Amino acid sequence: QGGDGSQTGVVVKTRPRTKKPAMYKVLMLNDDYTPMEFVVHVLERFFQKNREEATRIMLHVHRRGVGVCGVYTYEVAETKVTQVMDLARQNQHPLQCTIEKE
Ligand code: TYC
Repeated sequence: QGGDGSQTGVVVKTRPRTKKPAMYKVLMLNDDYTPMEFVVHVLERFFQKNREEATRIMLHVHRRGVGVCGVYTYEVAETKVTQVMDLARQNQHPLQCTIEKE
């Protein structure tokens, strides 16, 4: 095609587009039995919070019933929930953690 050097092919245009991944909140739920220090430990270990921030989140959950531990992509959020629930079960605490789409 276009033996004389002219370009006659079909022009396919792509528009640059970056799609942000869906993000998910990991929520911690209050209960009457899990020790406060265990919840603080969980927040430090799995959510990279320092002692002060972990204590702040734990007390928020204790008073309000629910609180956000962090926001992650689905796979990471799911892994965090599994890690928290496994450690809670191993220690026989009823601590509950869930995911909510942002
Ligand atoms: N309410 C618990 C207590 O009084 C402490 C607690 C805080 C438990 C946060 C769970 O997600 C939680 N020992």
